Amino acid sequence: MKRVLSLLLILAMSFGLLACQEVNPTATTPAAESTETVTDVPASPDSSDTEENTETGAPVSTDGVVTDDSAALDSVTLKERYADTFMIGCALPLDLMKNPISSGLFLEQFNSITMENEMKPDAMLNQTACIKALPASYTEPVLSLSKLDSILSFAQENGIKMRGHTLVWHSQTPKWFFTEDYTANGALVSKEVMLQRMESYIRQMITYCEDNYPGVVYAWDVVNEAVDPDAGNDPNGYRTVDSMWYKVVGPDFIEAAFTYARKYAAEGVHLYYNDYNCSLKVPQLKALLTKLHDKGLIDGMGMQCHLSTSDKIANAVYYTAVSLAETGVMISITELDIGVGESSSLETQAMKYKVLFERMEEAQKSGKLQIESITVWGLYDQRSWRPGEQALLFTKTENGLEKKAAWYGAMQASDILAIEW
Ligand code: 9MR
Repeated sequence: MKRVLSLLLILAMSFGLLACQEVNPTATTPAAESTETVTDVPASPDSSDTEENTETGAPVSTDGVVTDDSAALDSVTLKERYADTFMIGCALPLDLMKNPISSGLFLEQFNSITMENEMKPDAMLNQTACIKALPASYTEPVLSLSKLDSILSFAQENGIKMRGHTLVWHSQTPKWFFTEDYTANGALVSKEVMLQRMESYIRQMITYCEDNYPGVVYAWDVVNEAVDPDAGNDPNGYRTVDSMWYKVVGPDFIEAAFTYARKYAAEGVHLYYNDYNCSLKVPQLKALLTKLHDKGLIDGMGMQCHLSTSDKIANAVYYTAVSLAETGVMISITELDIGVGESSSLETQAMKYKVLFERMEEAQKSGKLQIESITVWGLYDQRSWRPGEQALLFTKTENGLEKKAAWYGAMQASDILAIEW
């Protein structure tokens, strides 16, 4: 009975998909990513002989055993499941990388890493050393590069590839980086000096990684979150109000960053523009990607994908990715998490993860998209930047770090229905 119902629902889903494929995300109002209240009521699998583990949402039979299809998946890991499709990544903070239980789970499941905060400008720039080294440091900022050693050697020793996150960003970049004397209250430097500092910063980051740990960093988020038409009045839709980069350098800072990154990155290392809420700014993103791609400066678009269970994967992710890829870039999903809204469930979340992975795999295999990696933004719920939203694939219980229904969804377990499209 359960199988028949599943089949019927899958058939219904297929017709839904066919109908949706006619829709162009740029011609409609796409669903917003992030924090909308959940209104969708998912169709449930036949629950006569199954229930949910309340902590993980994972499907279990009444005797407490994970259901048939899901159980079969337990011997496979995420990175094995997608070994011939795309890399599977996870963002980790340094303390979890150093914790044997967390890093054990990470190494079992993932083959790509992004540092959650530790490679950002505020972690790398050394204010005391910058001030001390003036005037030599005026155009050559001093970085704490040796802080990268434990991170990069962890990746190197374990055969993990890394996304470098992030070189040029309005956030987590101290204001003192932009001033004459490297103090927070100093006068701002000229555009020319700031471009020299930018080049120096990018050169030092990229060459330190490549010279000491060749081949570990396979992609850089060169510029992060520079497009936001709601954050200023730039005609291209670039963020202005809270961006020191825009304020000191102007709109040229984006292309300058990619020019420097291209100059120093080894061949085959991919340069990305990374952003959130991509479905809401497709025209502005496409214009930027086209400009950079035409000049040979960019390889990929990083779609962050901080989603909620109310988001439609079709608009928020799939059609947006297809549209952005028309500019010639590859796609990575760089910061995936799906928050469980108030009236939603872990089961709905699992469906969303399933349909996202299903569609991305299909797009990759059919050649519709070129997808380099899919990265989840955190290892387990309690250590997510969205605490309380149960947004990730694992959860911490008294038994340790456990797989959630979301993990089975990402694995495309056939007893999780991917009807929420
Ligand atoms: O997950 C990161 C969190 O620990 C930091 O406090 C936050 C500060 O900006 O940055 C988070 O990561 C962000 C990422 O670097 C860029 N895209 C949005 C992510 C979530 O805010």
